[in-house]
Amino acid sequence: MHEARDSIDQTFGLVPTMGYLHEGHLSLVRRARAENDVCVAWIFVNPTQFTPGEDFERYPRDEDRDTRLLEAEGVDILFVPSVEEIYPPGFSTVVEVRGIITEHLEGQFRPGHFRGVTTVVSKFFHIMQPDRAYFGQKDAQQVAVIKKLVRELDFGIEIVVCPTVREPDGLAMSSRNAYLERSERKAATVLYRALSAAEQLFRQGGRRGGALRTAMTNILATQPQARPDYVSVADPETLDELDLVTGRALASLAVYIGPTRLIDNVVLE
Ligand code: PAJ
Repeated sequence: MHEARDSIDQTFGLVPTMGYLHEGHLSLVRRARAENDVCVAWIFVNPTQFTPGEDFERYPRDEDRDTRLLEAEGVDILFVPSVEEIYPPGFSTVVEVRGIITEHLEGQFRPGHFRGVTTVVSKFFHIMQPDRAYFGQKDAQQVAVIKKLVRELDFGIEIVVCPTVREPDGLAMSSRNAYLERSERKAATVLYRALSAAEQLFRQGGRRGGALRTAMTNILATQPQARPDYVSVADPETLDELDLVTGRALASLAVYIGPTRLIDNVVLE
């Protein structure tokens, strides 16, 4: 990896990831490269954002392939710390955004998840001190939480949100798609089909949160392999559920396909 940051005038763009890279991650890298003098990526499967019983141990990893992909994209610096470097024995600090924004949706089904995310992201922001950091709309609640963190703790970092990259059949790219068996991979298209149903109803003038949620639930019910955790129509910034959509709304869902939990969302506007 070439040219490190050598001048205070250079802008520095950071792309945080947990690796096992796909086109979604690479779209963030390309944008960070285009908008900054120096592009830094990190790969760190962060144990503190996995809840007990989740897939931390078996989360897919391929550092050699990831390194090659990032080199080909022209990333200047790649940071791949060990768990011990980030969390030395006795580490006991947490950074937590409190309230509905972290308790609802993912927070309800993955308690402590966002505390792990905001703690590690704060730590990396301090280590790297980027001008901009790049995140995917795919994890819409994560984006809302990190924007609030950066605002409230005065990090002075611009958070750049990049669109969700999808497979041709609509499935949002995710490292966890690697878990899907053939029939599950087919079944997984139901997430985007459900979101598209909400989008269609919205375009036709549907503004009631209940009706939009029902449109998604009905599509999910057509797929026997799909078990929803939640189906939501909420304010994109506060994550409060909406009875009536008057401005923008975030339609989001979390669904088990077999043993694999997938999330996806679209913004209705
Ligand atoms: P990870 O799941 O590896 O995702 C890294 C970044 O890539 C996140 O900002 C995520 O939203 C984005 N991303 C994932 N799939 C995407 C897709 N299909 N299209 C566009 N962007 C996509 O999110 C994390 O890691 C971690 O929580 C992290 C922020 C690194 C903290 O540990």
